[in-house]
Amino acid sequence: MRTQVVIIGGGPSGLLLGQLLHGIGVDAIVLERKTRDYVLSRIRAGVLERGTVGLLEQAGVDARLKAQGMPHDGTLIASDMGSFRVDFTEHTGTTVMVYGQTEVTRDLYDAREACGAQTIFDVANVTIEGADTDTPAVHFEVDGKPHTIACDYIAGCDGFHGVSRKSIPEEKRREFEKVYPFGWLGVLSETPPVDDELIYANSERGFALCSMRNANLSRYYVQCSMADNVDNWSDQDFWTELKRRLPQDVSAKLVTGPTIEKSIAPLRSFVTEPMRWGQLFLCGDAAHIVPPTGAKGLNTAASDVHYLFEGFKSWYGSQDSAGLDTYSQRALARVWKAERFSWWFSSLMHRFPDQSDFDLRMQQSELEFLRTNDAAQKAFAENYVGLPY
Ligand code: FAS
Ligand code: PHB
Repeated sequence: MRTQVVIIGGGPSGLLLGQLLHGIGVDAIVLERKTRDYVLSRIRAGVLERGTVGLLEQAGVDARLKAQGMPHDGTLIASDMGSFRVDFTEHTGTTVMVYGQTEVTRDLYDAREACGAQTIFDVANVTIEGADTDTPAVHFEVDGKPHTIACDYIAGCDGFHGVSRKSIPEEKRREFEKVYPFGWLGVLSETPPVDDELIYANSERGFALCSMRNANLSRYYVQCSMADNVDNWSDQDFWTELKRRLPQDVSAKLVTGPTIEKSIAPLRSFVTEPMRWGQLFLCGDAAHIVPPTGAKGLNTAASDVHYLFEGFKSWYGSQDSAGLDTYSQRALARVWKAERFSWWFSSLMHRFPDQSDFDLRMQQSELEFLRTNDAAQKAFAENYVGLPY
């Protein structure tokens, strides 16, 4: 087989890149380790930056998003000192869109199938050959049968545990990592959201987040120990703990019910540099991870896709390699800003096991500064809605 771009990974990064490339007549084959249903069973991000919405429009997959997505023009931030609201529209003139990553991925799969673009599911033993040559190729197996795709370029969109990053020789890579001493226990419940907007809470018992997917599907999180296990948490345990971390007026109106999904995600900050090696380009979680506090994971994957797509568009359109040559540098410049915001917001909103009384006072004064200072709220809003590409 031969194609122009092999995309390893059928998550949001790979699918969005594939859809944009299809739109300009560039042939790409997506290789996905799992099945479509398995990929769609993952409950992940919930907030889309304005830039991500723009890319989905550009890819022609924004119909359901526009019909079912919920524009949010602010968020609530609660702590033991009280609650306040940051108004995104007042500070940035724009909003974010609340629309689950699962639905984004579904829309992308539907569009890919509708246009007849090739996706190969259940691939195994994917290896990359000759990424640093002019004749790269990707080898893989399906049902034990070996296959090879020769290509011009390879987009490594296979997430943190994929093969792409590790295919770059260690001596060519520099990795940066911070592992947080806690995780997030998240649930999905078919109950009305507790508020019209998201609520981020820093309580003496730890972080909590109230989010949503639609008017009758809520997403909630509580900070938990890294050693915790979902089996330790009955639904009742979860609701009791969530209520203890929220302001009383919020807890009083919380509608609880059976959870339909419950999982624990570890929190880490991670970046690998560079995001290109020869004809291999890393994109999304394959290159970087953020703690989900700032809702930057999916959205930073989207900005990578933007830079990489623009590079391919210039190359295949006019043999101009400038976009591809500067991809890693341009993508990383925005990645590190997202890493900073995610680290800052996570440090502000969580209780750390080794936190001193001084550390706690720093959190409290940072929250008070954010509550009372217009410039601080503008900076928060600009990061949250998404910095420019
Ligand atoms: P993904 O990991 O989504 O997709 C990679 C794809 O590659 C997967 O489908 C995988 O099956 C496939 N793959 C892996 N290895 C392969 C191989 N060798 N061959 C072929 N295919 C292979 N972000 C937020 O903004 N908010 C959140 O609340 C949030 N919650 C999260 C919870 C969890 C548990 C995780 C893991 C992440 C969460 N994220 C969140 C971040 C998440 O949304 C990612 O940023 C987003 O999925 C990135 O998309 P991709 O880069 O496509 O990577
Ligand atoms: C979610 O809805 O899953 C969500 C929203 C905002 C975040 C993290 C997760 O910061």
